[in-house]
Amino acid sequence: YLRLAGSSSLQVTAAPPLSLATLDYLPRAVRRPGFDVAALRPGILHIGCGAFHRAHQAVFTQRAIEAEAGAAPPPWGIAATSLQRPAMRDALQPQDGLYTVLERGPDGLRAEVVGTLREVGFAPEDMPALLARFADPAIRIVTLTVTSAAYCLDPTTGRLCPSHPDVRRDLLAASPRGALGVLVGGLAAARASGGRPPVVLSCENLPGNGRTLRQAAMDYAALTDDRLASWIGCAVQFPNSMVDRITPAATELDRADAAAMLGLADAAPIAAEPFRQWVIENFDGPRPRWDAAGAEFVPDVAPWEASKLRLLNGTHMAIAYLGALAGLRTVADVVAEPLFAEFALRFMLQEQKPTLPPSQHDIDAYARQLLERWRNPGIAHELGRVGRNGSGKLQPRLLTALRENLQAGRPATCTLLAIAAWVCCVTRQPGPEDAVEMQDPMAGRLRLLGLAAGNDAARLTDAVLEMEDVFGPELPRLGSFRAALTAAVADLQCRGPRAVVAALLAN
Ligand code: CS2
Repeated sequence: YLRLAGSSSLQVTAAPPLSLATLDYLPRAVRRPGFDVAALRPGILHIGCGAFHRAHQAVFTQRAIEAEAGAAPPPWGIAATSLQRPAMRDALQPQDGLYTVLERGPDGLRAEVVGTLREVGFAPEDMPALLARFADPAIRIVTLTVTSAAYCLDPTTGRLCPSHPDVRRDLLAASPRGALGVLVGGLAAARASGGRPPVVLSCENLPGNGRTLRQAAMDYAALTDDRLASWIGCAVQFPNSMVDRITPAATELDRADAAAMLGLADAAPIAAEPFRQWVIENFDGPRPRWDAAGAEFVPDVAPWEASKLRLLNGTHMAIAYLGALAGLRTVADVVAEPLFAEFALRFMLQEQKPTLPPSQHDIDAYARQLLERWRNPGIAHELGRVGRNGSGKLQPRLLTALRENLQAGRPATCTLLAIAAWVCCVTRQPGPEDAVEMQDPMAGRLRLLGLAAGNDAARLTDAVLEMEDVFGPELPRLGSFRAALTAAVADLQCRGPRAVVAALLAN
């Protein structure tokens, strides 16, 4: 195809772009929206338009709209906005919000074009309109995938950290940039309008994500307006939810596969595993037929959330740090080694499982299914991505369960090794041969500690345990924990992860 680019140059492009105009030309093998996309009106405002949102809530919503097929689609389109970068708006606006989800399973590749994103914006450039949107009676639900780091929490209290730089910046700025500033600013607009506020549905991997966000929003509002804070607490629903679908960052291969399957160019395809799960706490008010799309509405999300966070996300972290030290690159690379797969299973069943709340769930089957999902050869889930921001993720995914196990006198050697692997990974100086870089807001501090301690495991462990904003006040004071962690760090430094894991499994 030839396309005119600018006024004077001719550009050769491989295929015309995906858009409403080309939607009818998709091959039959590609699944397309089963409704009139152009007629779909937004009823959901989404904040944080990343890969996970597009592979998860946007797909559930597509199925939900299809389940209600009528003359016109029900008004559950999504108006999505990115807080940090305009890249998604720039890629998706020319495509009328359409993009491809490539489902990569052990049995091959399937492609689906998703049509639920009816608007894609970039918050810093649309701010007054974005905040006003919270007061738009058509918007019934606000969803968020902004990462737990954007909640600006104090890890020891789980509440807003008022001295967090993003909070301070937004309080002084004419218009907010962070998720909490946008949320509270938008809720203030909803309150001023006198109408019924939207339901706020957090889709973050956090324990009690709705409850936590509600408290953070109230704490944030109370910094300037007590009445707004209590109105948020009384008038706005924040249901908890558990979300799950493994979604790696998009790659060139995804773009090439999408183009080959669609015969059209898609600037923003994403790949994901076939599995997807969404468990949502019941709430009042209208909603898409997410239940018809496979989501579950339940009175209490806690049992699902605990097993997902502790087994899936907790083990992901253990795999990421041990695998990175072993020179591996992806989750699938790590669990392809029987040693690490056995370690993961033992960690889940012997250490994380005993800390889960009582439920009817078959945890052994869940753990085995997780191993299968991680083995999926089509999903190149980078260890650097899974392990990033570990300083904030350790507490809910590993440390809470560890404290419970230590207090109950239950085994915790796998957890200690996972934490020791984190210590070794994030305090080492990055070298040119490292396959993985672990980004972390505390990376600078951690590397300095590593530099000062050299190969002295006790000095290193003591220095890291000083970080109360990671470990809290209580755990480092447990003598048995400090000694065991020091031993595990020393062992990893001397023998490397494979020998240490082999010795652990032999016991
Ligand atoms: C991962 C999650 O990066 C991480 O922290 O553990 O993104 C994980 O892949 C998802 O929660 C799966 O639903």
